[in-house]
Formats: sequence, structure tokens, C-alpha cells
Amino acid sequence: MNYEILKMEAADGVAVVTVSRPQALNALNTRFFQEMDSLLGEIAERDEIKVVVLTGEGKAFVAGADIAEMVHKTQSEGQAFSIMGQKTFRGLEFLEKPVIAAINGFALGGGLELALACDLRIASAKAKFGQPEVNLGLIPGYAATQRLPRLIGLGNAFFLLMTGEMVGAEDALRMGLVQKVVEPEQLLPTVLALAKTIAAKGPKAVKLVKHVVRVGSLMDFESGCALESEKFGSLFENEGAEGMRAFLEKRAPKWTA
Ligand code: CO8
Repeated sequence: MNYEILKMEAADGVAVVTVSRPQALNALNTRFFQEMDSLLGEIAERDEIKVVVLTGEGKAFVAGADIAEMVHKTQSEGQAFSIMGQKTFRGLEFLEKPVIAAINGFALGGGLELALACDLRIASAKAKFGQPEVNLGLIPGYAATQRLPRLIGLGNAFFLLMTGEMVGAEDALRMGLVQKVVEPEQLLPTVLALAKTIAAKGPKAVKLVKHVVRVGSLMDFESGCALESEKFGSLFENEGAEGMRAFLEKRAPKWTA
């Protein structure tokens, strides 16, 4: 596919994907979703990519779904636009590689929903967060009503969803919406260092951490624990044997995948 909106640069096991439509503050249109679906397929196939970083070009991470595209939609087209986006974000959420959002600026509406589908969120001190859909007479359509309360609790989620208010990075940190806030110029170096830290861990173990947490979140507690035991066992006579042996032999482990 010929990418117009998404740019990817991969080095040292880390792929940095940049949403690049700064003239519209990286607003999400149909083309974005087509490109993201295609890129996720490519990332899944490239074994050398261990961790993905997602960021935005210019002053926004992503300022929401594209209002100019949505304004003309009928009821059924609106529903279809929501389903298409939910499917793409699900693909990101279940990609078998960690995804870190490097939130450089506005993360609003569908943009915050995109960040919520990532595994970790690191913010620039200049970033702004919000679910402003109610200002437009809308509700979120890319699963913020579901992911936000699970991530930051009902009270914080209702605050963002009902007021449409924008909050700064420190408030986002307090709510548990992001894991860390850094000065703007430190954002990419911090996120790249974090990505490289994760990329250096046991690759099968990292993959299974994500798998068990994500798939387990769709299960009842007992089924999730059974899945954990099964995957835990699968690392014996495998990567775990090397990791534990290396610890006992006081040397660095040699991972094979
Ligand atoms: N969609 C389309 N264009 C946008 C969007 C957007 N979400 N956000 C900004 N732009 C455009 C502006 O229209 C402007 O274009 P132009 O230069 O042609 O006039 C350009 O980007 C720059 O924006 P501003 O001049 O407004 O920049 P400011 O720095 O003054 O303001 C803000 C920045 C505060 C971020 C402001 O742009 C803003 O409020 N944007 C809209 C934010 C918003 O409401 N987002 C939520 C959208 S709804 C949504 O995401 C629902 C998701 C679920 C959809 C489910 C499918 C049905």
C-alpha cells in the first residue's frame, strides 16, 4: 500500500509510526483506517519489529475523528464508521507486540480512543486529553465508553465523557490515563528508551504477557488464570529455561526469537 498518512521508521527492534496529517491535527479519516489496517498486518509479519511506538506529527497526537468527513454521514453510515474504527483499534489492541503511545499534543475524541487501544501511554507535558464528543452532540464511537472506565474508573471516565473538558498531562497522570509525563523534547528519547528496554526482554515472554492480559480481559477470572497457567508452562523447556539458567549462571540470557 502507498501510505499517505502513516509514516513508519524501524530500527533496533522498534518501529516508530507517525500519524502525519498535521493540517487537520491528524484527524482520523477513512484513509487513516485503511492505512492502519495494512500497516498492522505488515508489522505483525516483520519479526525484527519487537515494539511499536505511535505518535503524531505537529501539535497534535490526534485531535479526533475527522469532523469534516463525519458531518455528512447518515445514521447507518455513522454506525459503519464507528464499527470500522473499533475493528482497527481492536487490531492494535491485540497486535502481538507492545504498542506505546507517545502523546505529543492534543489527544481528543477518537485520538484519545486511539491512545487507549495502546498498551502504554507516555505524555509530553504539553499534551491535552479529552473526550469532547458531547460538545458536538455525539458520544465516542471507538470504544472509549468501554475502555476508559476500565482504565481510569467510572468517576474519572464520566468526568471526561460528560463534561467534554480538556485536561492537561498532570491531571491525566493523576487519573492513571498515562504512565509518565516528560518535557516535550524528552518525549521521543524517553519512549524509545522504554521501547528498547522492552525489546531486550524475553520476546516470547513479552508477547505472552500481552496475549494473556488482553485475551484474559475478555474472560472470567478462572478462565484467565487457566490461560495464564497454560502459557506459563509453555515457556518451560523454552525461553524460560534459558532465562532461568542464565540467572543461575550469572550471565545475560541469549534469546532466540
Ligand atoms: N476533524 C477535522 N478537522 C479538524 C479536527 C477534527 N477532529 N480537529 C482540528 N481540525 C482542523 C481544524 O478544522 C483546522 O482546519 P482549518 O485550518 O482548515 O480551519 C485545523 O485542524 C487546525 O485546527 P484549529 O485551527 O482548530 O487549531 P487550534 O489550535 O485553534 O485548536 C483544537 C485545536 C482545540 C484541538 C481544535 O482544533 C478542536 O477543538 N478540534 C476538534 C476536537 C474534537 O472535537 N475532537 C473530537 C471529534 S469527534 C470524535 O473524535 C468522535 C470519535 C468517534 C467517532 C466514531 C465514528 C462515528
